[in-house]
Amino acid sequence: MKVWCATGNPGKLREFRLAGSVLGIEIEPLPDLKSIEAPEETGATFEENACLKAAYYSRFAPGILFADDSGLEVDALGGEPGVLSARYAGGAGDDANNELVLERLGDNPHRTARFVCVIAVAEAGVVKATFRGTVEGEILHEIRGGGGFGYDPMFYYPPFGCSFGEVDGERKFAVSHRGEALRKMLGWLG
Ligand code: ITT
Repeated sequence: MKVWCATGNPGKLREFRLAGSVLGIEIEPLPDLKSIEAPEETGATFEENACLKAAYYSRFAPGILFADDSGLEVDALGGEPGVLSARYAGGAGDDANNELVLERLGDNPHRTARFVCVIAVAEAGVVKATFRGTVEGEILHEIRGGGGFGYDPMFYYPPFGCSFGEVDGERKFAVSHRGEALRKMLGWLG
């Protein structure tokens, strides 16, 4: 089976393609995504944004397409960065986003956080289903490891005893928010 994936984030795409090869499904990036004007992510929730992206991009796909909206929720920051995760530091990139979270958290000992991923599946502009995955962890006092993308290097995952920036993609995907959401989607697709 082949499904199309709409994301402009190379880190997400890498994880989806790796998962596809492990789970035996062809996950193809939507061709020419860069030439399609991106929709504004105006939703207040991950679900709303995932649906908005999937519905929009599926009009350009020859079959079933999915998009994910994902991010980091830090409890002591009232759930921020949340849906603003990609542009928390005003679009200045991953390093600046990480620094801003660390700065806002300061020495606060309450450092629990989770990654959330919502995948929406759509065909010809119509959303068919959504799937949510989460993974619980803690925010480190400084970044650790150069792997992964986004907030991975400061996200400590207790069962591994290290950050997501210190593990390879396959190990992360086995426990991650994105892995959980994708496995639910594959179960639904049959
Ligand atoms: P697309 O909308 O094109 O897919 P995006 O990066 O703008 O790309 P989102 O709006 O869903 O996607 O924002 C997701 C952000 O949340 C991402 O840029 C990271 O900063 C963060 N994030 C999500 N999943 C992550 C993960 O597995 N590891 C680290 N950071 C993650």
